[in-house]
Amino acid sequence: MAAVPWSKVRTLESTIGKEQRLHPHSRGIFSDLVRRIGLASKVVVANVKRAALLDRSIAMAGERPAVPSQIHLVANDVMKSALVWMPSVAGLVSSEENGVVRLPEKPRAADQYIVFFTPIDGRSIAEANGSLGTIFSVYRCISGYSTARHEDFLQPPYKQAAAGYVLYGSSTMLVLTTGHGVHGFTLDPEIGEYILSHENILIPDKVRCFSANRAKTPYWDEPSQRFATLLTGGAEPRYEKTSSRYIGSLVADFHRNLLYGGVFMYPTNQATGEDKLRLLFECGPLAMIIEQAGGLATTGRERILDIRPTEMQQTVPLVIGPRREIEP
Ligand code: P6P
Repeated sequence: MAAVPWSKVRTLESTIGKEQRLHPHSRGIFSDLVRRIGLASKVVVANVKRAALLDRSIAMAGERPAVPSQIHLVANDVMKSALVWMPSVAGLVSSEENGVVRLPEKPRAADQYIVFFTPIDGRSIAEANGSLGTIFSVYRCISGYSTARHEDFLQPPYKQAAAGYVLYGSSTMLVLTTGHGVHGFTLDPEIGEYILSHENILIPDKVRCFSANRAKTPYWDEPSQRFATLLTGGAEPRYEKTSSRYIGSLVADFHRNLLYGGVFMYPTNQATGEDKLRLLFECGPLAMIIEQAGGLATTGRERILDIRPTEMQQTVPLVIGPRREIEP
């Protein structure tokens, strides 16, 4: 393999620094928070790569019978321990826990942030060695208090200061936006550094992939069923090369569609009235990323970024992909 021209290599670290310089008055507090998330993800990936061994060692140690993968609990602990002590974190919310994470008494930074995170997305395929992800979303505190208030946790997703995910696939990639485009960083495990491998990602304006759980089609509303038929029914020449691709791991499905051009859809279950994906933990961060990459995310009726949350665990329907495919 050709030697890496290290003099030209850009890293997560250098990119954070470059973006910080776009804000001359920045104190670097936000940069430190993003760096910390990157560090936490490196610890998570070390555990994800050993998840089956970890679970098996627990079983072999006789501590408890073999159980479904516990990697989400390990990742949750790692993310919390990395963030609870940050002086800039005034509010921390994990998709694995009800309510907000209890924060210790700690010094407070001048700039305060709220962090939502899904420690492991896709855990239903963890035991099949499927690609998992971590999703994160960062908001500025608006209440002005050092300890976050109710209104800090219920901001519309267009208020996000940063959004991103880490994909634990054949390689580990961190995809991040702070409002200045979408950039992908591939982890070089030999040096433990995220290397800028995908600068300014823009979603192709085509639908190479259509991602949805088609077994649930009978429970979708009619417009969703019609849209799925349009994309896969063979009647529209624009979609003649469209393939169905769905592995049941949102980050992995989203990332493939972001790079190749594709639509992901998870409509409301009309039989139960339920939606599966959470606005603040999943749909909001991916919506910021897709719009920074030239695409769009809606519920099928309204722009995801505009939704005013009423509760932290709120779920919404999601359709996300190239703008011209998603425009209501
Ligand atoms: P279904 C994983 O459990 C998850 O939250 C997302 O990662 C994924 O896109 C979705 O659920 C899969 O749901 O109902 O198709 O199994």
